Amino acid sequence: MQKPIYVLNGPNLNRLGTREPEIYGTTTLAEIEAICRDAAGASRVEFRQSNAECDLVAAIHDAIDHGAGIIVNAAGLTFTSISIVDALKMFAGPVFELHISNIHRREPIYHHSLISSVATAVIMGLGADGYRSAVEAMVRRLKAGPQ
Ligand code: DHK
Repeated sequence: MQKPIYVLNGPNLNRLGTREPEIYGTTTLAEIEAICRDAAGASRVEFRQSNAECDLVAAIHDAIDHGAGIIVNAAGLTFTSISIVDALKMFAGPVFELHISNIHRREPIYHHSLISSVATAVIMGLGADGYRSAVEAMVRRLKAGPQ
């Protein structure tokens, strides 16, 4: 059976829909999960969200053992979590860093991602539709085989 694509979401993303709609839009996380599953087609998706850093590290460990690719929106942990970076370094497959907003157009606290240095690719500023783009690109990438 094909290994799933892990789509991992960090702190506060469970509040999408009502959270700062002028920045994040009004699409809820449940709707984003449906978008990811639709975009994946026949490919399997493991979709997770947690407000706890340890849960995201554990999810990356699951992906190391059982996943084909990782799409990660670590949210605020993007700028603080060396633990997430260390976990991603152990993953052999493609890692796509994703942000709903363009972090470079935001306040300076959002300008330096720790994850970009270990990511295969970075997708940002497309709103919730960025998830669709990320999953479709990941499916193509995995079909193409090791790069
Ligand atoms: C989400 C967050 O929660 C912020 O901490 C990031 C990211 C941006 C997003 O755009 O998806 O800065």
